[in-house]
Amino acid sequence: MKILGFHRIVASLAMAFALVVGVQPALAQEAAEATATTQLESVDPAEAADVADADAVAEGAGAYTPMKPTEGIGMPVDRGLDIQPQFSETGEFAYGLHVGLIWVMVAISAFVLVLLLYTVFRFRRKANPVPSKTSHNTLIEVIWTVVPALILLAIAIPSITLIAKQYEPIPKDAITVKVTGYQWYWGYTYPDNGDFEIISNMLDDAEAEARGEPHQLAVDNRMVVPVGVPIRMQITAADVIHSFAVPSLWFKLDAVPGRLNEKILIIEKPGVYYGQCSELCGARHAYMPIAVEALPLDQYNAWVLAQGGKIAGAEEEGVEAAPAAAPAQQPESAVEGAAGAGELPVENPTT
Ligand SMILES: [Cu+2]
Repeated sequence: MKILGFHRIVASLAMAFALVVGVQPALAQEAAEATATTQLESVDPAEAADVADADAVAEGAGAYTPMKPTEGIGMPVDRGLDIQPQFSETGEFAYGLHVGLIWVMVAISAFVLVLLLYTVFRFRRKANPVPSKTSHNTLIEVIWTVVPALILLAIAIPSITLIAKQYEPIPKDAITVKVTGYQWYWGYTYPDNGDFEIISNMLDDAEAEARGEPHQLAVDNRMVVPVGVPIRMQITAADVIHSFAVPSLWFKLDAVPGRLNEKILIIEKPGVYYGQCSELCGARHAYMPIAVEALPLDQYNAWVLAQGGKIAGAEEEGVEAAPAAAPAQQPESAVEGAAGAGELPVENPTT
């Protein structure tokens, strides 16, 4: 009876732990999604109506104001343990797999713990003075080989599905954004929209604060993309290897000089999503953050016009593109003898 009572305590402790670890993230995810939906509903209608207006779009400049980020969405949170709330289909799938795997691990760990404790108590020297000399049990051996193999097989199915999902062929009508990593800032080129390049530098703390954005993640010019539209992300670098990573979009791809890495990205909700260079690339590696702003397509088009670009497939309308710009900022690595370290990001001369 005593042993049974102890088992209960162990089992309930395991359950309590599992509840804390497994259920909280799921709740956080739901809460975050709810917030994002509210934000979408409360912000969009008026603005969307504005930009949908043909004249407003034609005017271009002035139709775009940087969106204010939502606290805790698309950015890390204090004492956060969990994966960031996800805003892409693959991200949601991966998050589900992550939570599912935690439960599988909790169940297996609890099962092994219970077996171990049972053995320790039930077969201790006092209770079991003459130990059994059994050395083989074919049935049990088959079970403990086959069952783990089946568990691994069951895990492999969603796991391989997730890999495949991330490298799905990109539809022809996708909008291309070419991301170039420089020492130490990012450049975003829009070949389908007139081939202009946006140079993105980190804001200093005071400026980030003034704009209501997180420190060391806020940038002067964001990578603006349309929401709900397939984006062909092409990632490369101009000097050393960088890595373009945005946790809340489940996106991470190395930026390698001389290579063009490509992956599809579809963002499900308008918002600002922050990320960082994730490949050690030199002295200011930690100060080249990424800010992705996802806008409804009409607002994205207005932003493109404001940058001097053109709307994809709208050439016949005679919207002139700005001449394709070379990187507006010289990579520090291109300057001979530059130490490169310790200097604050340079103001973008085009703004
Ligand atoms: Cu880098």
